[in-house]
Amino acid sequence: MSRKIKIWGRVTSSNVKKVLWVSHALKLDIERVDAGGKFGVVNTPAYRALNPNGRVPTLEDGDFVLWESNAIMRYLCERYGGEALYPLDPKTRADINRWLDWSLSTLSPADTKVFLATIRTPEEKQDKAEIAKLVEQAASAYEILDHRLKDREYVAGKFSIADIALSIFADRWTRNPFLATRPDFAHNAAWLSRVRDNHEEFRKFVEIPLE
Ligand SMILES: N[C@@H](CCC(=O)N[C@@H](CS)C(=O)NCC(=O)O)C(=O)O
Repeated sequence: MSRKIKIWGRVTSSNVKKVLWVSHALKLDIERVDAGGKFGVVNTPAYRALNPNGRVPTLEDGDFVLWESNAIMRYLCERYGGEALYPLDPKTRADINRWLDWSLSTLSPADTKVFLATIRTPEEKQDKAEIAKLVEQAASAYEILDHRLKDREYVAGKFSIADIALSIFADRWTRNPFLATRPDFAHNAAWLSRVRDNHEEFRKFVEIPLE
């Protein structure tokens, strides 16, 4: 039996998307509260008491509070029967954790710089030379992912929370209309299509307008 879990965060946030995807896949009964971006909330003392970073998402499960989207995905899988998305086998789990860490340390910082310089910057103010430089840096991370997917359907073999985290960033990189110098990565593209075709959560939570 699932119980009501509260998730703070606007649906357009890539990190909130991860948590909505996992909650839906595990059929959890959640209440989502808009926070962050145009909704504010994140700088209020009440929210800062839950999450001192003033970022989204934040999860409240009874009196248990957790922030950091990858930690939240892992918690939900461990607590609510998500073994298929986060298998117990130590090597498989380590592999998934490695890609989750890589997404935080390497992919997301590079991808986010591109996102801020384009989607979050009015077109007339965009610095094309700077964007080309940022695209080159992000592309070197996407190339690593592409190489990994050369001979695999999913990053850790079977579909897992690592694919959830990575596909959300790959989607916004792929759909960004301002990236004239973005290289094509065939394995990433095939994997993204596989994720889209096989997971309604991708179509429901991820493929929404970028903002
Ligand atoms: N490492 C954190 C990053 C959280 C984060 O930076 N969230 C962004 C949205 S994707 C945020 O809160 N931005 C400020 C806002 O939405 O007001 C996580 O994975 O949860």
